[in-house]
Amino acid sequence: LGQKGVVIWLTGLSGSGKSTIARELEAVLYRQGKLAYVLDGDNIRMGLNKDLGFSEKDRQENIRRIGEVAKLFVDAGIIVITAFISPFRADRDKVRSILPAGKFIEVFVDCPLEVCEARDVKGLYQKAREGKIPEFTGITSPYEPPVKPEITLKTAEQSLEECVDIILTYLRKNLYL
Ligand code: GGZ
Repeated sequence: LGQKGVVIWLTGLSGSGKSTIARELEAVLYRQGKLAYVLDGDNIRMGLNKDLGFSEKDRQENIRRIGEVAKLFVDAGIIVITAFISPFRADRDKVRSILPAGKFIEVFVDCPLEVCEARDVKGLYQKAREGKIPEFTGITSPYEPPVKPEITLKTAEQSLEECVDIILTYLRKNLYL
């Protein structure tokens, strides 16, 4: 097998750019002949986790299940790219702990709340401010930034292309590709 499985775990606020980076990275890897697969709200929260909401307990279970799925993909030799807010440090650390050493690459998609809120692509921040969405991350629910992420991307300053390049360079340098 010419490919090793690994999890590229993107974490950050809603609107920080996780999904966009995940999709672009997947496309670039695909063009290089690599098998990569994105897990995000569209394919996980609509299916496997459709019974879960956004309470602390449900987010914890959301991330736990995603971690288990990611572990299976890694066993299968696939590059998994996950795009979830994953706001709690302990939940991310648990995922790291169930994976083989070196198989969890934590990527902090670091974008100031003000920028995410100003973009408000889906109008969710405005709704959250109006009290229409309870426990909204960054507004009425906490986000705990990673302490020692493998990679930090500053999406308010760096372009999509730069962000993807930073991840690719890390993967090459550390012999994941
Ligand atoms: C945060 C919420 C909420 C609440 C709905 N808080 O920008 P989006 O729309 O597409 O991404 C957000 C997504 C977050 O789901 P995750 O599975 O990534 O969250 S977690 O890791 O915390 O379990 C947002 C939408 O769902 N959304 N309600 N209250 N984001």
